Amino acid sequence: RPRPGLARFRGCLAGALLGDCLGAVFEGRSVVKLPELLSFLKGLEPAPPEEGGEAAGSARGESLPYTDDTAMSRSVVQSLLAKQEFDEVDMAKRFAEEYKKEPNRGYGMAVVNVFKKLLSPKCSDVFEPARAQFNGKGSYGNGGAMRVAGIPLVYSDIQDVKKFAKLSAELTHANSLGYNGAILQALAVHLALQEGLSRETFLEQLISHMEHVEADDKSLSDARALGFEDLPFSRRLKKIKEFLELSSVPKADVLFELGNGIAALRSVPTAIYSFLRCMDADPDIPEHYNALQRTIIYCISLGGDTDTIATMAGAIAGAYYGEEQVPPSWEQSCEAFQETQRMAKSLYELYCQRL
Ligand code: F2R
Ligand code: MG
Ligand code: MG
Ligand code: MG
Repeated sequence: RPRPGLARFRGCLAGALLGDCLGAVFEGRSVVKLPELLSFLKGLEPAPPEEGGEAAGSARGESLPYTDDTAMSRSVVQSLLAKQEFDEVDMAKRFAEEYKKEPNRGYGMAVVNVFKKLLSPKCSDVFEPARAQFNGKGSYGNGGAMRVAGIPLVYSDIQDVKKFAKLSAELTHANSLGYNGAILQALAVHLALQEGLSRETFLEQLISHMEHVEADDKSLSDARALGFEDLPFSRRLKKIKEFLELSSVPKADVLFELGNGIAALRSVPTAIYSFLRCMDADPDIPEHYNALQRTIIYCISLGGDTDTIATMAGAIAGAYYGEEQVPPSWEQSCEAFQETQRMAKSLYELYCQRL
């Protein structure tokens, strides 16, 4: 199999950054009207050159700030680059120190307790604070999934992708409905990096991996304890397959079946569906937007946890289409985009070195 090129690594991190920064403008709104979203995006494009003047840059003076999604993704990447492999103690320390430095990035309500415990010198097991969350049930939020893209950008072996996606998520999310969402998102990025995978093969592979991932005792008991059917992620992937067989699916059906919420189960499948659906043109989205842009626009138009769904779908789409589909005006509107490009190059070098 040919190794993925640098363009896919840059596309992945840039897509994730775009999804977070653009999505954050709309996070938490139950309804996002498409005309409002499109008009906001138009404002990011360079103004037409003035008569006799220089070509203008991005219309916006200051950049769009990233949120916890990117702050934590950067810690994952920086830890992997510093240690050249997954190191739970180093990664946990970076999460906590980053939170301490910039606590107002929009973190989840409960996860901040994990950071506070990790910062205590008394903490000797970095997985323990996450296990204590929600009376010992652990968090099922999407925080493990939203930040996981760095793992498949370092590890090419699919068993390593699963193992380290899970461990990286377990630093904050001990409920299997949280960390299995991170495994699913990591697998999606891993598959998107591969050359020329069809929509059907992509989905079939995700289903077969997740049916295995979700079959262990803890996954079964966590799902049952929350009143879900067995193999909840796999079931939603099968629903995605049904949706993709239809020429269009009403937004209300997508929200009912897949969701737009803060739980991994109500957001990771939605991001994957958005990526796959937006491989084709959408009658509601102007044709001059490319597939990566369409993916991000579609995710945000669903409302709810827009930064996180768009960052996950953006990472997958960016890995699949590569940086050619990342519009410079959008990228340059985001905080820290140049550093993101440098990190992508370093990850690419580490990935190749490890092959
Ligand atoms: N926090 C947000 N957005 C809300 C508002 C931010 C905005 N700036 C504003 O102020 O308007 N976004 C970020 O949080 C999500 C990721 O959260 P994470 O890291 O998973 O955190 P946490 O706290 O572990 O879980 C999130 C919530 O899920 C519920 N929950 C999780 N497990 C639960 C359980 N076992 N039982 C009951 N509830 C559980 C809780 O409500 C948690 O607080 C991303 O959207 C990111 O962008
Ligand atoms: Mg966020
Ligand atoms: Mg180690
Ligand atoms: Mg969010």
